[in-house]
Amino acid sequence: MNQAFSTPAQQSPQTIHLKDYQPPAFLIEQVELDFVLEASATQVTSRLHLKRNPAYPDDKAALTLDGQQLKLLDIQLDGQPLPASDYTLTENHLTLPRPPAEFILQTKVEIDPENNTALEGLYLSSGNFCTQCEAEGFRRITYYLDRPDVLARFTTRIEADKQAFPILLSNGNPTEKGELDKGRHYVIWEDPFPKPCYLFALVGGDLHPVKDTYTTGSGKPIALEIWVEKENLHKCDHALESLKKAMQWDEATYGREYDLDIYMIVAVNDFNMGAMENKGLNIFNSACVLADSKSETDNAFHRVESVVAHEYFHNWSGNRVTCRDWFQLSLKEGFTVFRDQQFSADQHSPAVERIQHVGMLRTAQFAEDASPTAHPVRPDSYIEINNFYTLTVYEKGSEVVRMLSELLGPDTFRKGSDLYFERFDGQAVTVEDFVDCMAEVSGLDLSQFMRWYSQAGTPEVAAKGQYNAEQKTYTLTFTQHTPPTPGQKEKQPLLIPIKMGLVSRAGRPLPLEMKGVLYGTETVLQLTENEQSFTFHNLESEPLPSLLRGFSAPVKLHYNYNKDDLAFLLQQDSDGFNRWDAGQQLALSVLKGLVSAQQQGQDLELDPLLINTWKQLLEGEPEDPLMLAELLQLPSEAYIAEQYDCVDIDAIHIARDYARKTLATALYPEFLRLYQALKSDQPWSATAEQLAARRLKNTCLSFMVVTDAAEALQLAEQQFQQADNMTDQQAALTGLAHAENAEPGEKALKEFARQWAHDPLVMDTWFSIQVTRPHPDALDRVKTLLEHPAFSMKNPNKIRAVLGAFAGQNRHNFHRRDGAGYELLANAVMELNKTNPQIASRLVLPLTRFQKLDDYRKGKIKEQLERIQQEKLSPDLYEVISKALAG
Ligand code: B3K
Ligand code: ZN
Repeated sequence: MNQAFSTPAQQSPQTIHLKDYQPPAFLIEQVELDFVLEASATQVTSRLHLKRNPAYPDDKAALTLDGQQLKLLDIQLDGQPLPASDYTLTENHLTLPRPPAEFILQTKVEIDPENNTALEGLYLSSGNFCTQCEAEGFRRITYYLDRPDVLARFTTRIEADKQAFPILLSNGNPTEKGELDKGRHYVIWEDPFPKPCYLFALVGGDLHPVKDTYTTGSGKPIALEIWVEKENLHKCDHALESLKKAMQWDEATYGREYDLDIYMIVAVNDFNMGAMENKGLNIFNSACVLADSKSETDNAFHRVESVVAHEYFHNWSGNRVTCRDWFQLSLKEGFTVFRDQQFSADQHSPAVERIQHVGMLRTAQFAEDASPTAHPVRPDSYIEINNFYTLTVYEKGSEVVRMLSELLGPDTFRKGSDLYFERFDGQAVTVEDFVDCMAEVSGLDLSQFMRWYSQAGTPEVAAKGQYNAEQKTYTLTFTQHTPPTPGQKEKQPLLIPIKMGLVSRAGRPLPLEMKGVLYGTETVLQLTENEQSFTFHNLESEPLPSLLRGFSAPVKLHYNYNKDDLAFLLQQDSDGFNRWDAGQQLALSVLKGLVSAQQQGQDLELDPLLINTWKQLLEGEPEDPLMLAELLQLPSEAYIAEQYDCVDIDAIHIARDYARKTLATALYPEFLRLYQALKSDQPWSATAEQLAARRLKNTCLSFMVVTDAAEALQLAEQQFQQADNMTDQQAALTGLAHAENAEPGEKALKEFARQWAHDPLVMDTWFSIQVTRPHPDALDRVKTLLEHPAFSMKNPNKIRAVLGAFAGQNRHNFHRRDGAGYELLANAVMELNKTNPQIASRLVLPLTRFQKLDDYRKGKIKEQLERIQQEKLSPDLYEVISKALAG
């Protein structure tokens, strides 16, 4: 087995600090790589053209190359064997203490892809060779300066058995290929763009392409190729269409064209995350590329489109302009997430896209911000950089870029991005470089804004309104504070943009007049102080404020609305996001009432205001079915939990479950009517209308089945049998499998497994549906499924489908009082620590979110964390566990 780490439990691994950044002592201009692919003994010969870096202060410095789990077979300097006295070899480094100023270093190493279970570096997935080098996987392939600020031109020769590995791919353009003795062949690839080694990629396997071409705005034809296993060839059209849309969009929106002659995407089954933007050769988790309406849901289609676009956008935001060091990760990730969110908003409903992103941010990212692993968008230090591919770096990072774009306005923001891409093309840069471009084109002073990058935690903003009838003024007073996070006790005030409007009691948007200036009916207030007031003039009566429209800043906003105000805003607000949010806040306040009733042993009774509001929503022809489907979602247990300092897991579950059942029962006729109206005999299509109808119809069904009414279960069974697409089939299956009466669900699950046993991605959803069953048998099901022949601890998708889904989406069962959920997760984490540290350290995160739990559960979790700590931990887990136990 590949030892994926090198740190004994007792010895703490090294912490790396942003403040210690130094440029590299050497630069590499050119790299020639030669791979002789063999499953358990691949040989890699590398020729590095090295030169002292004039920007490095010491011109006598040693050359230290990174390298891990490499067997050095040969080493030569300028064509001469290097004597052992001229270099030292340690577990993680190859050092030349006295190197010349300019030379070629040739090394030959042997690596073992077959036993590489960490899925970093070169490994085998379903018999195909593939690579993952970001962040520091290249050092598992050859000795190198494995850091993003060393940019080199790569030439890659790949040699392999032709029958087993007919397809050999790498970055750039293919320049030569040929046959060799003994049934072997080779291909040479050349990438003309200098790049950091984290963007290197290689694929070797029995893969098949779907091909197309795209012509750029300037008339350059680009070959597009998606490479998959033969049985998946019919699942590639959507990814290909998405890619073309993304290419076109980036030209139209950011003026960015693609640069190489060929763009390839390869789908692999074993992948630690979603996808990877290697130059010209993206490698994707098959779950983020394959989509067919029979086997994938509308949500999966959406995921494919947005991940394809995200990786494509990296070609500029990440590849052409890259990061100086890994602390700057959000420079490429935050910006690219922002770009992919803009793209999705342009393809679909902007309000619904925003609602879904904010939903995730407010539950998962806010929880991260409040946990022992909280860190700024640009962290100050890390032990293992892989632990920082987080919601904070990605999603909050995107919010920070979104605020910049709001502050500058779209045209100036575009000028700023043009300047950034042009000025830094081919360079490795910092967050400051990006923000400076935005400051330069706008003339804004963004120095206070920079705190968003360095301060962790979710800011809390409280707003109060005061109407003065005599003077006809309305004053909004805001206060802001950011709670302490590990290592950051004191926080400075941030620049917080609050997009807002005032609504009259008749539902009219009111003109905003401040200090004699008219701002139309919507403006962005800039909060810069701990406390700040804004006075609006000429208001005939007391208005209702609509604050933080479109979620204009990633903060928690508190304003003391009463339930009637919220019901009113839900009907009247002109901002789609805020209408939805008013509905969420209304439901939250009702749910909080139920939670306290439950805690005090009172009978639960659902506020009729919520039932009536929903009734109104359900009556009549829905104007916007997609939006209506969002309005008909109750806040999740995770989001309800976010409202409390001390979380009562059971009371929250009972309260939400009661609200859901009561709404479903009270509004059953309305749900049924709408369900019937939306059912269609049309064959599946991807149109926006059909997609919205499916979403709303299945939302109705999800409520109907919780009543356990025989009719509802029958309708679900019918839908399950008759569906011509996975969205409908899966929605029906979930309804049945989550119903209290387990029998129809069991039958459907068996049938589904028979139907889809051949398709691993569909089986992933089959696993997830079962482990998220909201009944007490869930944990036993997880245990049974871990033994299922289709489950594998070697496949990250399966681990996420079973263990990730259980811990993340079946809250009250995971947090069982007896601690069995925690123990189960800890066991899996300890097993993965030995094989796949990256996945282990992701999977353990739910065990680090215990701050707000009751003492009993906290104790149970700590027991498990301490049990894990007894193991010989990878740096990945060491970092997370030690932070959790200190927090
Ligand atoms: N840049 C990659 C993520 C790499 C993760 C390394 N642990 C995918 C992306 O964000 O586009
Ligand atoms: Zn990315």
